[in-house]
Amino acid sequence: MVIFALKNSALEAIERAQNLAELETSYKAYLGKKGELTLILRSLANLNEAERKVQGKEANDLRNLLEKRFAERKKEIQREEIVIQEKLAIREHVDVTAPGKRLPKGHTHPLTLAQTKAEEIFQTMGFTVAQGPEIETEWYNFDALNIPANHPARDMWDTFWLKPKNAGHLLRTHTSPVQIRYMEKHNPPLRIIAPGRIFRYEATDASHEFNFYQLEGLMVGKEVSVANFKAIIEEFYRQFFGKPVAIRLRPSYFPFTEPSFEVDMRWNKGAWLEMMGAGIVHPNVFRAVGYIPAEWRGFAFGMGLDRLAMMKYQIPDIRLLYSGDLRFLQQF
Ligand code: FA5
Repeated sequence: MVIFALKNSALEAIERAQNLAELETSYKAYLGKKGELTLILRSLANLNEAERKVQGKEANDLRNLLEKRFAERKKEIQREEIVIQEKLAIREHVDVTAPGKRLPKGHTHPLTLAQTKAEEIFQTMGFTVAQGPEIETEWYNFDALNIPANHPARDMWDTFWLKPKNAGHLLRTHTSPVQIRYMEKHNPPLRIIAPGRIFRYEATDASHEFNFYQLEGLMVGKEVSVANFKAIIEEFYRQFFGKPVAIRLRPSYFPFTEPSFEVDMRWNKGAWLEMMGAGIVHPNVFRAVGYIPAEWRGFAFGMGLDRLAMMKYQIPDIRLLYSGDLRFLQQF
């Protein structure tokens, strides 16, 4: 009877144990040195042989059973504890009270800022934005612009030719070919700008890159003059820099304009800086696109977008624009 009661209470205690410490306590209470069952097993020696046989077997069976159950329960508890640990870990992982992680966010490159601003200003003055390919043919980059093969003016632009050379393809050396492409498809009067990337086989320094950006402009109409050109450029600079800017036209030479000039701009009442080439469209350019030269007049210009951005944001070296250096880029 004693053993039967002991069995029930021991099994119950095993089930009740919620953690390893509780289980250990129960284990000691029954099977430890002074545990209830241990004491019974010890007392067997005092019994006569017949009783010892019967009770000895019962007590030993119970000991085996309890040892087995304790071991099983121990494993169960260990498994449960692992699950609880995992749940806690997951809860930590989605802790809604943790401060959010800030994802690095990109932003507009200073060259793009300058280009977008320039486009906006010209658009308010009635100019459409046109585009052309960066890989050009000799015809669009040179011939149609009144620069035939073997003409010394081709040396004005050191060219990246594409292989094989005979194919007559090159990386455009200026945005002027877009003038031709646009006039081929549209009739005058017209006003366009053409911003884009260009390439020159040149050494680099603080104000020269071999890959840079230009913004071409072309206005064709019945009575387009240098005075119109000057007024539009002054208005452009006024809006772009947010204040009136003095400019001057200096005689120059381009095969596709006649007369031709360089436009300099005065920065902070200091030095005059060369900003663009420009001029009145040459009759041969109109001929190349099928316009009748006697009927139309136009001005064209090509400004360096990089230099414009450098002036606006006071960037001392053009190569910074292409460095990909975040310490530089994050200032804009
Ligand atoms: C031209 O490329 C002519 N197509 C411009 C033009 C268009 C004249 C229409 C007449 C009519 P030029 O090579 O001078 O011209 O270049 C024009 C502008 O590009 C320069 O004034 C300068 O601002 C910029 N530029 C020229 N070379 C570089 C360079 N290596 N790096 C950065 N900017 C440059």
